[in-house]
Amino acid sequence: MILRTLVSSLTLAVTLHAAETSIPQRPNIILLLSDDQDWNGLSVPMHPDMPGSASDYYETPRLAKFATESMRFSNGYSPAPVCSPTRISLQTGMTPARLGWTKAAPPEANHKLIEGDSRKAIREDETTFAELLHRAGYATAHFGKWHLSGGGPERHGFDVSDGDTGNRDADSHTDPNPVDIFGMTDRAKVFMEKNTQAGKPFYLQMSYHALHVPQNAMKSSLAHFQAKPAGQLHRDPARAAITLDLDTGVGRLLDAITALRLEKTTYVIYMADNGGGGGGKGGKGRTISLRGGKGGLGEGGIRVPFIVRGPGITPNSWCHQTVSAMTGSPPSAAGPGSRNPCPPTSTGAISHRCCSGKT
Ligand SMILES: [Ca+2]
Repeated sequence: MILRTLVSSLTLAVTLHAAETSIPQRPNIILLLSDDQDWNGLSVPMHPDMPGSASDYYETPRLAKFATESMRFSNGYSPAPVCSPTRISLQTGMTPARLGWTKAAPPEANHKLIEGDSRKAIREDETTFAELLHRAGYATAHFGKWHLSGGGPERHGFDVSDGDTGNRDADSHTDPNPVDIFGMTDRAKVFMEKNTQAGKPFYLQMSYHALHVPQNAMKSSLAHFQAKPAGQLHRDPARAAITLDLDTGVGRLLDAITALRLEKTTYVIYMADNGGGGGGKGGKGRTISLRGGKGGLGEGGIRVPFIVRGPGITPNSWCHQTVSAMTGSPPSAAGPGSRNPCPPTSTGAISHRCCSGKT
């Protein structure tokens, strides 16, 4: 079966609307990656005919507005149901299975079965999209959770970053900067302003720690949800609070894009690294509407919010084709129709050739 990718979807969308919209040759790309977020973890639906595809308790007003300005992919999937395999797929465009990295790093111990080998660090010889974009003249930044070891983002194509970060780096950030959401935003704004003034296109990856460490959420957010009646789908006030804080941070970033007048030259992709819950099941305060959860290959573990805004993409539109994030942001970062190729061994390149009838 031909894998339909975000690349082809974006290309299709742009092709359909190219006549009426000016597509920049070297658009900016911003990837907003949340952590452990349910497919229905936003207050805006991920499917137009499924009320259960939006939370009945969480509040994400900025992402709801963003969704109406964007194309929503109702069948958007993360490459893996846990952090690190998804993240290396995003960097390299290859599947976790091909990479030999299917578990979070470092591998967990004391399992009853003998585990297969799984990588612990991104290799030096791996070609990342950040490296390709850097070679193509892009400024590149990675803020937040890296979780791929290997020396950190700056050893793998990023000009600036928060270093070789992991889950531990979220713990110390509490109100008024819960899990560094707003600190990351401030650094991103500086990066965008600097490169906009220099006339340089950029790739910015915001790998939010949220929704990890929900107990670090803003006290005001927590109080709001403690006073709110529980929903049928979600009912954990701390998780709702950190979700709202994340939404606030995303809103500030979107405001910065507007203030810099970058909306017509910038693609913004929002997705999660895997579903919510834990142990492949539903999690605390969560009544699953999809089977399973984080850590399992049921829909609840890998089907995630997936929203894309940018030039050539019809506002408030839907794509119901199955798309995977492993082929998502970086190839499109080169620009739909661009001659700047993704790595020839990447799943994105292979899929794109299939979809283009070239294979
Ligand atoms: Ca995760």
